[in-house]
Amino acid sequence: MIVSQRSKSATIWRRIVRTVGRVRAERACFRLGSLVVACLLSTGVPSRVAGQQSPPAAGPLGTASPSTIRAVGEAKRDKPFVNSLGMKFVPVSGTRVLFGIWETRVADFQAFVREAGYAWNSGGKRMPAGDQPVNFVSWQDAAAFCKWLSQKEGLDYRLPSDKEWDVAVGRDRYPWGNEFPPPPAAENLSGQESGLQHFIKGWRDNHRGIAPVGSYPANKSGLHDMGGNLQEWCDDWYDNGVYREHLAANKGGDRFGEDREKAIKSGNVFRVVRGGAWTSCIGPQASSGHRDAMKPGESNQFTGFRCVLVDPTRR
Ligand SMILES: [Ca+2]
Repeated sequence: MIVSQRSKSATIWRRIVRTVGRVRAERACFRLGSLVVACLLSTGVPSRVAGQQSPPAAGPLGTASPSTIRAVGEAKRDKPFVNSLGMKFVPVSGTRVLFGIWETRVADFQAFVREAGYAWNSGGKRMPAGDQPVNFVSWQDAAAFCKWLSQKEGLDYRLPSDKEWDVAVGRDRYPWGNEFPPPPAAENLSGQESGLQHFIKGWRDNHRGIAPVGSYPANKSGLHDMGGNLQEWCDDWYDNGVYREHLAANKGGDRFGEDREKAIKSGNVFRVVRGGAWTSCIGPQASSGHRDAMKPGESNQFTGFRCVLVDPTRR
């Protein structure tokens, strides 16, 4: 009888021990789980759970450092963002991008060709100085440069849209104001210095051909050469809407030929090109509203490009 009672007590005691052990084990698991969650929080994985503000997007690859992103967001006209190639960018009010203050230089493009091993058909000409804007670049060449630069820096570089370029050039009839020809030394066009067949009579500037970037004054947005030196590729296809803008800016004048108008109507044939060039000799060619049309594979001596940088703090 005594043995039986001892046996029952032992059984009850074992059950108690097992129950307590399970509770302890469950508590231990809970503590371990809490520890794992705490570790994850400390590494920033579930930052929203921690109630922390998400960091700003850092470009397509997200590899730009926080200090670089901050420098882009804080850039001003008198304190441009300077990238790894020395290209300078300033914000343009009314857009979400920073514009390159210069057209892309020969040195910038040569760095791309060298580092990326890019096959560039430069037209077989003698390579000019590195601080001149690069010409003989197709739309594809310009877009490839922007893509390479984006991957290199972890930021989002691209060609400007037609609307962005339109905001950046300003509301005056020309980038320098409303008169044509421009004031002396306002822009690099085809004056009497050019030696070209067509030139602005009684007017001259300081460069027979292409000028180094920044040789002429900036416009109100802080951008150089928006009316001359090289005309510039934009990202957009040239459609009927763009053509209407072009005609309206020129009060119905400067119509393209019938074949070109037909191609524009069919769509996806030409890309938009903006601004004047060192060969421009009449007002419409250098006016703020002028929109030339070129096939994306074309390149020539009077067309280059300017990059914009999407502000990663304003997405
Ligand atoms: Ca000139």
